[in-house]
Amino acid sequence: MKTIYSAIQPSGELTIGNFLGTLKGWKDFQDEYKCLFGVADMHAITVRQNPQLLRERTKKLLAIYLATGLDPDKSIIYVNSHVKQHAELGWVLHTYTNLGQLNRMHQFKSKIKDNEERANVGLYCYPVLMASDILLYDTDFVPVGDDQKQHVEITRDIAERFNSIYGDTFTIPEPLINKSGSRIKSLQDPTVKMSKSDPNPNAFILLLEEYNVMKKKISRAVTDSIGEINYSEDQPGIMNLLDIYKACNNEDMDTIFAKFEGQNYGYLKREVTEALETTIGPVREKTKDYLNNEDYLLEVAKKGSEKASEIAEKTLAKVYDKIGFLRSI
Ligand code: AQP
Repeated sequence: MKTIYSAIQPSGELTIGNFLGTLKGWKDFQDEYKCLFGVADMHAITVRQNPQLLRERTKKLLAIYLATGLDPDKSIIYVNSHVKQHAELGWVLHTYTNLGQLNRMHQFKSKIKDNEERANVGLYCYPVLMASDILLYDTDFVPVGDDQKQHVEITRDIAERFNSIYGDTFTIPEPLINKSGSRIKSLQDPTVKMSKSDPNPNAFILLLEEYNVMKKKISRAVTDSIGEINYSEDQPGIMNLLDIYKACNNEDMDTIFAKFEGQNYGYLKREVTEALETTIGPVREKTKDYLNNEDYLLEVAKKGSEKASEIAEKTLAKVYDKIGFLRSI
């Protein structure tokens, strides 16, 4: 059985970008693959977090995972900081990562663009920790949104470098990018990706946002003055709404065009709102139920971390042996 690993940071409230871009499809992997799904709290602290809020969001993300259909009897669902091997392998991998490669990472550049004070070493080294997350579990595939592709590529480079020195140690992972929804854009500036840390709340729709708020945000989404519904780079706002619609309905573009041909933007926005509600409404309700059962969430995380630690320890022991650490205990 091939292995799937993915994770999301509890760095803010999840957007429909996180959901449609990757999370929505995770449940479908569970019968065919060995799956590990982490709550990437160690990544979240690369940007300053309020400690109480971080704890709450970690629990909320566990609840969302379960609400989307992840099953703790089929998948390993856990919190990354509960598995200490992430940090330990991370340190080793730093010594196999070239500065030049980290300097080219888009995410670091975009996160510090308007905020130089954010430029801490952890944020810079984020891709190395992510490589450790992935490589600990002999991962074959990493389902992620388009923005994370570069991070999977650096993971492959680190693994190949290590393997070329010490022989076969790490499985070389591949990114799995959804055909639709892999890059949902901001509703206010459809040339940039929708991001949970965007300071403008009208730019994103939260996964758990109530219907009326979502409806209002879509009605305010930036479009253009062309007045025709085309899937064209010249109409990034319309393209984004069509992408959201497609990711919700899984219809092909021909069917979608037939539906929207000759219609106005108001109609498109109403249809996108309804498609989204049908897709995320049930997740919103189930998340509330899981959040009412905190003991169960903690139990899922505990069991998940025990299973993950067992696998991670084997990989770490192999790595420590290969690099020459004295193993007396
Ligand atoms: N706009 C998006 N469209 C499609 N996929 C997206 N993802 C994020 N934004 C979009 C995917 O969601 C997964 C989890 O992301 P993450 O929390 O680990 O980090 P991120 O990519 O940095 O997400 P955000 O929302 O932009 O968070 P902040 O604002 O904290 O940096 C990943 O698979 C990602 O590709």
